[in-house]
Amino acid sequence: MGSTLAERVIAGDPRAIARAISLIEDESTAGADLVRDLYPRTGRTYLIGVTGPPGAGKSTLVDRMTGELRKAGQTVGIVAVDPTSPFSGGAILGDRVRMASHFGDEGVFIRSMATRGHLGGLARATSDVALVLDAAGKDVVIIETVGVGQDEVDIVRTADISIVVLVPGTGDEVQALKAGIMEIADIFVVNKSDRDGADRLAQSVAAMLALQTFQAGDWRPPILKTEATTGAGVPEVIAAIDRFRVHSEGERAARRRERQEYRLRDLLSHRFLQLAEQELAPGEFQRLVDGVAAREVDPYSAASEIIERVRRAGAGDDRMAAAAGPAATKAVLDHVGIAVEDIDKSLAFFRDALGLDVEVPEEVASQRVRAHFIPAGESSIELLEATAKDSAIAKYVEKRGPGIHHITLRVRDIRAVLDQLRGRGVRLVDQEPRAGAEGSLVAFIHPSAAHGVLVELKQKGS
Ligand SMILES: Nc1nc2c(ncn2[C@@H]2O[C@H](COP(=O)(O)OP(=O)(O)OP(=O)(O)O)[C@@H](O)[C@H]2O)c(=O)[nH]1
Ligand SMILES: [Mg+2]
Repeated sequence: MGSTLAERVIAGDPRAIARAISLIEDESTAGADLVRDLYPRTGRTYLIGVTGPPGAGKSTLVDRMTGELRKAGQTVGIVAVDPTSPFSGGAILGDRVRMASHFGDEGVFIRSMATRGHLGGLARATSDVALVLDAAGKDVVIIETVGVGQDEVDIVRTADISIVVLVPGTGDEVQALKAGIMEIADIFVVNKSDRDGADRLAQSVAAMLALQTFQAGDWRPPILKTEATTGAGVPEVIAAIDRFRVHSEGERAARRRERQEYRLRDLLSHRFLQLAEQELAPGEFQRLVDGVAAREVDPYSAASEIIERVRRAGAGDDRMAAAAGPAATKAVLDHVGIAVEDIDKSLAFFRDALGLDVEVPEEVASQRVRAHFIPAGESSIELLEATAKDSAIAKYVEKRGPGIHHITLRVRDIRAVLDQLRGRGVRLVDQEPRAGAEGSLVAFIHPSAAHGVLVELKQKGS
């Protein structure tokens, strides 16, 4: 007891796996946290993508393949995307029925997913489910998608191996060619080879492949005939997968990298859209669409406007943080300024007595002040010596003697901090920041408002 969901997933607990998948599908933050915890445990699974026209017998084939893999002692995860055939009747129950041969087998986990209803997109939802099964230690994960639609094809294209299933005599061959799934095949399966036209279909695929040039050592996709209902030809499919797996060993890393890149881009565009939507007032996006539809604004300008809005919002983060309160505008100590009578004597003290490294060039802070910074960890000590009788440092020393003159706090957005201080009625020396050294902006808080300490605020130059 007491083990986390992630731990139970990693231990392969089917209920934990199911729960994890639901969390991720809900796009909850708990789901995102879970992915983060599981991610380091992934990368071991061999991912097989199976696609083809609706009703080609993909699920039946996957079921048979699973049987073969189980015989070889492999554990299997199956993700079936949008099963439309009457058998599956949508959702889990159907695939449970079809895959009844594996029901109750802990070495097999089956999950069906609808195409629709994924806010974040089908590809992401599918890869996240595959990720959970990977973390759960499944040796092989098979993703089945219908080969219509770019999303579905992309899912399979980026798997470790892509299998395209075709069926004779339905005209689907042509459709499949149109859908652009032929190029992604590492293995062609002509299923329902008990039907007429299987040989003809196999030949036309071979003819198509003959048009491509293969270099010596290139993988040439085999064309295999199966009868998934009886299992005929399925061991040959498994054997071809094994051969491809060995053959593509060297390219697998690149292929997986491509998969991760696709995933990251996909996630990023999703997140960016979310951000943009948050930034726009309710109905504003629709108004922009109206504007584009009415030819008042072109789509490029509309997109630019949204992007600009998000950028400005990003720049305003500090200001918003300031409005949220002091904790959000954390300042760090930049340096402590000490008014001294003789900068060289003071330097010697900090160097000899305290062991600080003082070999930093002197700065001329102004005509009337010499300044020398001594680094001390994240902060530094600034020694200030007056060079004219009417300078602020000279007056300070005259009135109070040498000692700490000011402290400087570094802030990220000085204007936001000044706004906030004004809001609290804090007396300021500078209402607006002024230019400091090296492009920085500085402003002073009056010592009477800061318990006797002269506080300088500083925003580093960018
Ligand atoms: N005659 C014959 N029928 C098959 C064969 N393989 C599958 N079928 C049948 O074809 C129908 C569809 O099979 P599925 O496995 O659901 O096909 P699918 O490609 O997964 O379908 P979707 O996921 O809905 O696109 C079922 O009635 C199967 O029994 C086969 O090799 N020969
Ligand atoms: Mg299916």
